[in-house]
Amino acid sequence: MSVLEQTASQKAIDLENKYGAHNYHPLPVVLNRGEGVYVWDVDGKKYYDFLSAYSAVNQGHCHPKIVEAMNEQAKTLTLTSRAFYNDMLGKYEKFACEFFNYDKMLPMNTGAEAVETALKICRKWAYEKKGIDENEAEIVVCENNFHGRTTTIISFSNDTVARKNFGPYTKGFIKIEYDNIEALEKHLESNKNIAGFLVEPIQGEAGVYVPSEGYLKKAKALCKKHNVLFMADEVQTGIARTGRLLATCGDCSCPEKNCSGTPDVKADILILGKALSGGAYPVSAVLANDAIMSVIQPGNHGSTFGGNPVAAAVAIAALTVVRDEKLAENADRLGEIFRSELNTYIKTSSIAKLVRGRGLLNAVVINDSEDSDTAWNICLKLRDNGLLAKPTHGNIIRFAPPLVMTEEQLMECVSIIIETLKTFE
Ligand code: IF1
Repeated sequence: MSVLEQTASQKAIDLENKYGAHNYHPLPVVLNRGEGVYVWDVDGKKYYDFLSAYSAVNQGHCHPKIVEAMNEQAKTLTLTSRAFYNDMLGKYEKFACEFFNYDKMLPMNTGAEAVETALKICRKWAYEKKGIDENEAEIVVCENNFHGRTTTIISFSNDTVARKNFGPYTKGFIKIEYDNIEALEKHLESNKNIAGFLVEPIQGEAGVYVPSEGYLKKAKALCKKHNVLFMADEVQTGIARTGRLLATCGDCSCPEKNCSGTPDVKADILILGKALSGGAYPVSAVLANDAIMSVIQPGNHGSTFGGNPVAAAVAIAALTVVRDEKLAENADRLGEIFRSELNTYIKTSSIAKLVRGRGLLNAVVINDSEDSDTAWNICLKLRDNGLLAKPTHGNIIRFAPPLVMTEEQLMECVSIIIETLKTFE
């Protein structure tokens, strides 16, 4: 690296530090280009991206079909607001409803907004359809959840850093242990005011916790029995990331990778974001059937940008890529290889404790305390070796590359990861 080049990256970091709010602690690498599974820094160094912008770039960086759809639409019409109709939204809604097999879609922009939308629909449904007394509805959520950053969502988080000094908090949420079906059953049996159960099919931020087999299926059955809405936050796990179109289908025994769930695992309210746009644009959505979505009437909810023509064009293209390039199948196959290769290494490793995940959403637990900086230092070394990943919860490293990766590329990455870990043994 020449002195001049070093300056370019240091300058970008300094600018963020001086003029940006300090709400992140990024890995020190400054990127200015991406293509497929790769990103490049300002010095021209190439890296494998194993974060995929927190699973937004499942289709790979700057996918030509997504970029083309975005450019074409951007030249034609970008925003009308929902005060008028536009000729793209209906097309997109039809496409998405058929793709995910729901009656209706409500378009928003970010994941947190989509979660908020689901919570609002759920509460309104509870009062108007289920008959819960006004203001008495409660929603069950899981410990160590991550659903976004709004005031209501952080109200039911138990991450102190995300939550402290942002009170007063929104009421109406009951927290239970994740992957504990008895805890859910206990609350549903004893509390008539429960309107919904909000769950991540795999807990991402918590450290990629895959629930035990049958958990989601049983949770859905309990919700059905008690007339409670089963709400799946698939913002991170959805759109082929876990080797299925939706991670809720991880509990489904059918071999189909691209269906959105047989009735016994299908969410009543499905929450999507991130890869719905392939990372090109902020696009999120909530899907539900008419019996639920019909509680939303003009004026109840909305957003200036939600459902705009660019978002619609981008999302149609992004979903088409997932289907045409068989990304769920690829994630499923490569995920098996990734975990099997790492497991072989871990048997003889003192630094890597275990690997877990589904499809290409995986995490390696580092053998050190949660407050140690070992995982961070490993990520710095991985960066030096040409692979970008980020620790979560101190000693866990998440590995989530774009799903367009080839087996050959994956094997090269496995060897970078193992060789790097070896230097920490
Ligand atoms: C940040 C993690 C990922 C999500 C689920 C809703 C949202 C997210 C299941 C909100 C967002 C992000 C946001 C990002 C960190 C991140 C994350 F590290 F927290 F776990 F993806 F890996 N539901 N997840 O995971 O979506 O409003 O951000 O569009 O820095 O907050 P958003």
